Amino acid sequence: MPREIFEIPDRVETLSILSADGSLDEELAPAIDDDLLIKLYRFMLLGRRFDERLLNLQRQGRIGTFPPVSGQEASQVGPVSVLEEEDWMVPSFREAVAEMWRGRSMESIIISASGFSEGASEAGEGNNLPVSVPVGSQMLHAVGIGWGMKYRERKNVVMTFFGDGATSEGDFHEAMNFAAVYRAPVVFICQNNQWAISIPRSKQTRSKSIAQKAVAYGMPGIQVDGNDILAMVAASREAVDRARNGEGPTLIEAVTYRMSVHTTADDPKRYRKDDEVESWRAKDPLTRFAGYLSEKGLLDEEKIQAVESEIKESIQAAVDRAEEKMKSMGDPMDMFEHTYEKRPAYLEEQRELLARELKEEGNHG
Ligand SMILES: Cc1ncc(C[n+]2csc(CCOP(=O)(O)OP(=O)(O)O)c2C)c(N)n1
Ligand SMILES: [Mg+2]
Repeated sequence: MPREIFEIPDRVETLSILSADGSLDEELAPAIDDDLLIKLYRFMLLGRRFDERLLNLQRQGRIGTFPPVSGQEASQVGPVSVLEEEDWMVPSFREAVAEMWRGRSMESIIISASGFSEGASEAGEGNNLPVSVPVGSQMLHAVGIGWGMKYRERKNVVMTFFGDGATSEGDFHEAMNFAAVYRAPVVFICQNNQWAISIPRSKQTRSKSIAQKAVAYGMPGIQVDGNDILAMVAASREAVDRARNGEGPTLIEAVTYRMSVHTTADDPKRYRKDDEVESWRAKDPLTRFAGYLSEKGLLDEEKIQAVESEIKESIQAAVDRAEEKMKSMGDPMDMFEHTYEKRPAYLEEQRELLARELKEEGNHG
């Protein structure tokens, strides 16, 4: 057999529509009505301001830990904006603004970030799974839901989010392979934010892109400017349409940057340089989109201020509600709930032991 190059049917593309300098590729721009454009902007701004507020609350010791979204607003808001309510959203742990778009309240996020399990219950309402902290695990859950949707001949799609670091987990490969083989209606959104805590993207893979990994599994992959909300909407629409039409999964690599700390327990100054952070600040998704909306006549200083103050008030109201609710939370007995439908004997024993100790403490106190 001669030595030949064989053609691989699936393709890998890149996509950028609204570039960092504000120039727009009109031909590629997706049709988005004015109300939706403003809603996209509002949520991106909400994501940014909510982050800032939670960081402050954590520094004041008023909440526990929180993984910020800053810099990744377009990578999250763009994809969820194309979902129908009946579609499924399966997040990892950094998708606060995507969760809010899907209906999760700010107060439940604050309650979760304070370590109370009560905050998690609302996160799983509707067709949304709650946060999944074990890196990559949620991708398999998403594929399972997708396969189930297909089996039941439903027209719903599943969108799942994960990071660049997650692509080094076995779960990523199993999920991608299974989804492609069974043509599960899944849209994989990899937020390549360049870092997995202190491990840079260059240590996750020798591949030129994450998008190209799709080809090996037999699905299209696209590398999108993840700080360009228009490109994220366009690529996500295409992928969701494919999935809904029975054409199977797509991998979208959103090239973006984690502008802030990994979580509030991290100090990125120990492993990355200020000029790298500054170079990404110039590509900020929010200022870029605000510039576009101003050019279009949809936004001006006055409107921006109106949105800012409405957001500030709604965040404050959520903080107040969460702090009020948390006053009556924190029973240590809660740790035995929600893991098993029927508690194993050893846990039952520990539960009784703790109950006894707390009672005795109460008697002494
Ligand atoms: C299986 C597993 N291993 C390690 C961790 C600790 N951990 C939490 S986040 C993280 C990095 C994840 O990086 P990436 O997938 O790029 O997501 P990002 O944090 O950048 O959003 C690690 C190693 C974990 N939560 N789960
Ligand atoms: Mg990452």
